[in-house]
Amino acid sequence: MTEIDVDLTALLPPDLPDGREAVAEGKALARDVERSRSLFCEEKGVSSEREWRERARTEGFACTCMNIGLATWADTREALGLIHEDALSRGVRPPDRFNLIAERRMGLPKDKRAAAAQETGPVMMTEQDWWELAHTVPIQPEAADNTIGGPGSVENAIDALRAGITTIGVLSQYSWRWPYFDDDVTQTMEVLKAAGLLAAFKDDGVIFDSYLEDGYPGVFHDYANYIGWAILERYISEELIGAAYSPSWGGLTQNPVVKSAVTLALEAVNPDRVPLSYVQGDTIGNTPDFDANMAVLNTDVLFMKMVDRRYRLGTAPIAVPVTETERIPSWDEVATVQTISRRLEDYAPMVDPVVNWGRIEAMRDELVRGGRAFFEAAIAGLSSAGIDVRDPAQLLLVVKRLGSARCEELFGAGTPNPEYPRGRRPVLETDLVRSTMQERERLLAELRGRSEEEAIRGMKVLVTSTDVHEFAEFLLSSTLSAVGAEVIDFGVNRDPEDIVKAVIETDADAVVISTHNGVARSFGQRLMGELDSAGAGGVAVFMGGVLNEDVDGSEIPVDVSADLNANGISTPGTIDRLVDALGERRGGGVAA
Ligand code: B12
Repeated sequence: MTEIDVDLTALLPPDLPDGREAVAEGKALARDVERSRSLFCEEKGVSSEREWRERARTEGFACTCMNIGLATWADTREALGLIHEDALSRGVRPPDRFNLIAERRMGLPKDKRAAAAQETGPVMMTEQDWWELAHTVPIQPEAADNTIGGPGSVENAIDALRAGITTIGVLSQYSWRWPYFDDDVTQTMEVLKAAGLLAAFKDDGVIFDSYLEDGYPGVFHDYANYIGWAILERYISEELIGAAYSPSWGGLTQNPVVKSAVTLALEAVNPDRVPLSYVQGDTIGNTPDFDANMAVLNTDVLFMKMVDRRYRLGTAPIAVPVTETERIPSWDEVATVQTISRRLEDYAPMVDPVVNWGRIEAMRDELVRGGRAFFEAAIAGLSSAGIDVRDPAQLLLVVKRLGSARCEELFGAGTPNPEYPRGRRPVLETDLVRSTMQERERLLAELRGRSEEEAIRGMKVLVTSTDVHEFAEFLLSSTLSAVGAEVIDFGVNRDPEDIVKAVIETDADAVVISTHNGVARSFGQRLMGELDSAGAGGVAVFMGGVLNEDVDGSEIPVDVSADLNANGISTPGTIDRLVDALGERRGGGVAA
């Protein structure tokens, strides 16, 4: 049995409310929720998206999905109309569904949304917005990012159900922190109430979706633990709450063979055969060379389609626009890859017979074994440490407070081996972790031959991220400490005020911020203002990542590096140039 060396019960507040009561409260709220039927369900003559997918599975036709979220709901609504029209005019079947990629404000309670900082993506503000979401075009919406997971979960779930949406997410996002919201007990309870609402409509085909990479699996080192996490979430969702559960996944995996095996493993631990809401296209094989990204797109979508077709999953692959590394895509970029996706349906049956499916199935079986081991270790370890594993609040909160790395170290499926970062040899190492470690090696090799090590030795550098993206933050902190800086790793999801406080407390010489959420300009401005007011205006500030924001009514975010520079923030672009700039700064020069 897993030995746990931390007092887990101390991680929970003694007055933590019973999660079962929160679920019951959510179920009671459902009595007043009158659901409508979306345009898509109306057109297809089905009562839920689930029914449509089950039909797809039985009849063997292919579904597709897209992610969409422009600067405002009005822009997004217009984009939906244009994408639908574009498909019809090209003679291809329009997408079956879309994920609404709303921005973070949407995860907050309604009364906090208006005052919160704008990021990049739409926010549904009114009942009319919600209605339009499911009644603008006959493409079925999933109320996805920032719907359930944050403190605004209950209001969002009710709005989504009323609008006629039958697949709602994103369970895994309960692990996120929302800007200026630190009450994780309230957040957990709201998620459970919202989940109770979905459970009340299980027999009507309502599904609780969870995009695995938005939560802990996104930073796990082992795919077997992805499967274990999905089993754990399914246990919470289906057994403890009573809601049908779908683990969507896929964006952080480049290798199509591995991706096929993981998808099949997720299906193998899905006894009720709830259709996987979608399989996300590869987002990490892409580079700034958009033409080269065509290869990523075609290979990835072809394999997702073959798996769906061969194993009758009834899922819906997402084709990722080739501009992925740069920004949120415009409507025509989404429409283009949708057309490619439909065309690839002709090729899937040609390639399928020569693929070595036996090998992929063997990988699947190994992942399933590992996943089950993770789940069993988690449940046994947590119960022996005094956690009530029948109470979803205790389970969700303890795991959240334990953190992803500890969960993987404690319950991971791989055999113990101190040479690996998580103390275990992965059953199958994850792609993004592997590529990040390779990038780290490359950077260190490059920097080793240079004189920076001396230049920044002992320099106190605070490293952090404005949002959930943590791979760059990891690369920055680990590289800077490897070349001699004294790194204060301030973690992810930080607000400007927290950073200023930490700068003063640690007396840092420089602040290095990674940002990806389209808030670079406003975050930078606020940070500089706060630093000034705190009398810390002299500290060197560097930003990098995706430096863009929606400005002056732009539909997609635009580069704001020049504004940042004008504000006194350096944007060296790459980590090696950052190391140079830090050295120059210390030597009294002006950073680039
Ligand atoms: C992985 C990923 C995720 C994962 C993150 C997992 C995790 N725990 O870290 C998940 C799935 C959770 C995720 C979520 C979101 N994501 Co994301 N994500 C990515 C993705 C695919 C890769 C980013 C990454 O980790 N790369 C690996 C690291 C090592 O490289 P990097 O980040 O590019 O950083 C390099 C350089 O930029 C530079 N660098 C980075 N920071 C800094 C700082 C300094 C000072 C310097 C000098 C250099 C530097 O050095 C690094 C090494 O070369 C990108 C798209 C892409 N392919 O780049 C989208 C992307 C960044 N995500 C995006 C978005 C919008 C989101 C969400 C906001 C979506 C949503 N609405 O919910 C959420 C975040 C919500 C939140 N609560 O914060 C957008 C950003 C769009 C924009 N600004 O225009 C992108 C570009 C995708 C897209 N095309 O729409 N995401």
